Amino acid sequence: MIDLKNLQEAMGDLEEDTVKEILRKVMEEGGAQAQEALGACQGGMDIVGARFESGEYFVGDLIYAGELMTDAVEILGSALVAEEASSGGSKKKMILCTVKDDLHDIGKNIVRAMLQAAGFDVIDLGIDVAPETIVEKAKEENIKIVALSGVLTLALDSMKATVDAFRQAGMDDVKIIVGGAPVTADACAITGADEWAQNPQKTVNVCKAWAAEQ
Ligand code: B12
Repeated sequence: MIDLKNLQEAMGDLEEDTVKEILRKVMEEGGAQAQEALGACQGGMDIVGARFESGEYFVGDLIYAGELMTDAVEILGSALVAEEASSGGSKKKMILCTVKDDLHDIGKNIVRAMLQAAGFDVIDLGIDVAPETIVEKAKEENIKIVALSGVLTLALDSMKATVDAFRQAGMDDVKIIVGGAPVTADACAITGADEWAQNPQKTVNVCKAWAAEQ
């Protein structure tokens, strides 16, 4: 058993060696605590964010935190997705990306890994993706499910612009789920998206239900 509070604090303090040591222990013990460890790492990122806001940390620290979180997800990777793989799923193609003006992709990559493990063929368009690029790709590949990620508050505007672009193109049959730190039920309603989620597991469930309907 690992100490989750200790992990969260080590992440917040950007103590790379401690974080990796704890995560390796999780994996050595069979990965049963992988989800909880991921949650603790995310809690650590919230500490980083708060210290950035208060002026204690700088952009360089955010970059370092981003790299450390990416490594953390990689260490936990097989345990995070193994859980989902056993539940099977559809082979449906879908699009995932971080919306225009937002460069954050760690959360998106976690969501991608979970969707892939659930059997989806995920076309990941990357970060800072313009609405028209997403619409074009969806047309080209006949995609009916789109997941949009965003971490900045600003991302909500881009999500709305993306949903509007689909509706303006007459593609009302495309289901859109939005997710990421600023996304709430109210924010989802403003963007006009069909669904929203904070946690990747809900995304998988929603997308599976949509895939089954089509
Ligand atoms: C690391 C980081 C960066 C890294 C990102 C590296 C990378 N490759 O992603 C870098 C250095 C690039 C960066 C840059 C900036 N950042 Co930054 N960053 C962070 C930090 C510390 C962690 C983000 C993170 O990865 N979290 C961990 C992941 C796992 O969590 P997550 O993204 O929320 O994803 C989870 C869920 O949201 C959900 N999810 C995510 N996507 C999706 C999608 C779907 C469809 C679904 C259903 C669910 C879902 O599932 C995930 C797993 O549970 C946050 C602080 C924080 N509290 O998060 C600030 C933070 C997001 N950044 C912030 C800021 C201000 C910036 C900069 C403007 C700083 C600057 N002055 O340059 C720039 C903006 C660049 C841009 N245009 O995007 C602010 C945003 C404020 C706001 N509300 O808009 C934050 C909140 C820090 C703060 N408190 O001030 N940042």
